[in-house]
Formats: sequence, structure tokens, C-alpha cells
Amino acid sequence: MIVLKLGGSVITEKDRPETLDGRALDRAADAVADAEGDLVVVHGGGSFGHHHAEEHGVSTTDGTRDADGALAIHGAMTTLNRFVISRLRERDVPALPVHPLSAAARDDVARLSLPTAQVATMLGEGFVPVLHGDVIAHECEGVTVLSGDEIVTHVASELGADRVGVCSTVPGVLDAEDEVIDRIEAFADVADALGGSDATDVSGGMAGKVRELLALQRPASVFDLDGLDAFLAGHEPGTTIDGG
Ligand code: IP8
Repeated sequence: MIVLKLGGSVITEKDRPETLDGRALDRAADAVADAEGDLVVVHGGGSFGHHHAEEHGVSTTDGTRDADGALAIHGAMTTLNRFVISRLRERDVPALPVHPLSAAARDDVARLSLPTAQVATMLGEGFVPVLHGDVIAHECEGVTVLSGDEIVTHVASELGADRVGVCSTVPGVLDAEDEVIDRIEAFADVADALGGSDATDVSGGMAGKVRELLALQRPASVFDLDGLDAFLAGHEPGTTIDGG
């Protein structure tokens, strides 16, 4: 089984609120439609979720108890999810939505609980579950943001994914000269190129992504739209991250 993340900034116009990058989404949907085997799709927020999250001061750590704010963020994400699903359905991909707000929660030390039985059962029945970054209930915080990246690592380890792919706006993890790094097996190998920070990156930057993907215990690839077909065909475009 493959878990594929479609970055929010790939499928939306990041600088214009609630604007889809229709051409990019079409390309991604074409690639998914041609893929064989079990696939879980997760997409990020781009100019849909992040715009509203910022407006309401909500992040992965800072929450809100304002239901209107929570609904604005969640509503924007379900709108984007509907776009993704409909582009997949136009290509006969048996895509079904899974909305984290209805199922997930974090406790007061931010441990994530996100059931995956529905995702596994959908896969078993031949569907392509499509999850998305969302707001979720968070003990002592109200609701906070659950990023698509966190969903990817959670679902991939819970369901034992064979491969993980992160389709991003860059062709891979870049070194200090902006060249794609072919393979990463330890954070120390790339700490300098990624800014040297050994601290956890809560903003979801590349350092944080690499760290999470290294911890996954299964090979993950970071690539851009040009690499998506190759990834889904079983190749390793962009950067392969394998923590062993
Ligand atoms: O773009 C965040 O998902 P991400 C989604 O994967 C929201 O970080 C609600 C901002």
C-alpha cells in the first residue's frame, strides 16, 4: 500500500485565498488515476486551510474554542477535499473523503488519536480514501491544526504502508547549492543543508518533514509533480528518505 501526500501548495495557489491550482490538481489526479495497487491520498491545506488558520490564530500548538473559527478552517478544508475528490471521480478513481475532525483528537500532551479502521476497510473494499489536514479537538486547547504530514506518518505506520510519497513544490530535499539530495539515511547527514537546526520544526518545514520521514521505518520519497508518475510506477524520484 502507498500513502501519497499532495502538498497544499502544489494543488492550490498559495498566495491567493481559497484558490485552486486546477492544472496542477488535474496533473496529480491523472497520475493517481493511472496508479495500480492500494493507495491512500492525503492533502494539505495550501491557500484554503492555512489562510483561515492564520486569521483565527490557530496552529498545531495554539488552539481556539471559537466554533465559528473552527468551522471556517474545517469548512475551507472540506471544500478543498471536495475539489480533490471530484477531480479524482472525473477520472473514475473510487475516491471517498475521510475528515479527521470527526474522528481524531489530541490529549493534553499532544498525543494523537486517529482511528484508521475506516481507512483500512475502504482500502479492502477497493476505495481510495482521501484524508486532509484539518482542525481536531485538542484537550486543554479547544481545536488545533492537524497537518497532512502528521496524518501521513500516522496512517503509514498504523496501516503498514510499503511506501510513502510526498509530492511537494520542490523536486526533492535540496542541499545548500539547491541540488536534490539523492538519499538521506540520518538527519546528521543533512543538518547543515537544512539549516543546521536540530530542534523539532513545528512549522512543517523541510527539516521537520525529513525528521518525521526518517522515523517512519519505511522508505519515503520527496519529489515534485514531475516525479509523481515515476513514484506511483514504483520508482524513486527526488529524494529517498530511509531511516532503516
Ligand atoms: O498543509 C494543514 O495541513 P498541511 C491544514 O499539511 C490546515 O500542514 C487546517 C491548515
